[in-house]
Amino acid sequence: MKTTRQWMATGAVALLPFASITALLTAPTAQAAVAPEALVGPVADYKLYVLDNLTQLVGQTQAFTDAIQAGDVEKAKTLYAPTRVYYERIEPIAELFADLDASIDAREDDYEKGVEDPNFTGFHRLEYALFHDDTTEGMDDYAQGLMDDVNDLDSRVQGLTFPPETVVGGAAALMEEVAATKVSGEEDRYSRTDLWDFQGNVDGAREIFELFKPLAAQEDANFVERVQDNFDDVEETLADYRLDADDPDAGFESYDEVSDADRRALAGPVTVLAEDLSTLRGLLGLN
Ligand SMILES: [Cu+2]
Repeated sequence: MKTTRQWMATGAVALLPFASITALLTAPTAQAAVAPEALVGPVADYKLYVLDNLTQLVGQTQAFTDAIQAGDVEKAKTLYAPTRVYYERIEPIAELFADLDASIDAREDDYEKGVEDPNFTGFHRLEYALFHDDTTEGMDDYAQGLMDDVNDLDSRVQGLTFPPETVVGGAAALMEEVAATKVSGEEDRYSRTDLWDFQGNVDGAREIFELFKPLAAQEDANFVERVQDNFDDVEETLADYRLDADDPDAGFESYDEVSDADRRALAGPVTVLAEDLSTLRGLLGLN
């Protein structure tokens, strides 16, 4: 889930001093700016990616919440992280459904009474029951609520317009959020499945980058190469923690196994990636 602060960061260009805006407007550009109609294709392809992930999220959430309602703690624990991956992949555009992002993916810290707060719902409420209390007791309604929210999200996104600046800005903001807050391990503090989420976030941000890459390459080929290398670096670091190098579904080691030094090593390239991606909007003429 995103905080207001992180969304503000995507609009940070508004804070540029007047002089630099004038410079931006008057600076001669070597190439023609990206034509707005050129963005239509990548945005449409991205929507297909989101809808595909939502279809999988609906199916997986059904299995996850069924296990909870059947009282099968172990099965529900196993399904927790692989289900979330589909949500984490579409998190760059969570701004477009902020209310559902809160009820599906908020952390206890977002609520005054923390874990006891009746408004604390969704994945992380269930995570607390499963991994902290080791039970599904009392979780029937929370499981149903999550399923209802995910179905609601799936039908709502069908009719949503995706503004290109939200899509491109969202990729940068999400990488910034990973580096700034998620690397601390706050997201999955009870299940310790944070690396699954990171991979989902990186997948989702990279999808956006790949779709807009041909347009970005026309403007700045070096930029594109650098961002690709950064993505590769981050994915290599994550790969070190895969349980089975040949089977992506096997998932990742517990985040407890990731030393503080390695957490910092992960945060480094993610931060660079976030900084680079934050200039992609401007490169595509979307500011
Ligand atoms: Cu999340």
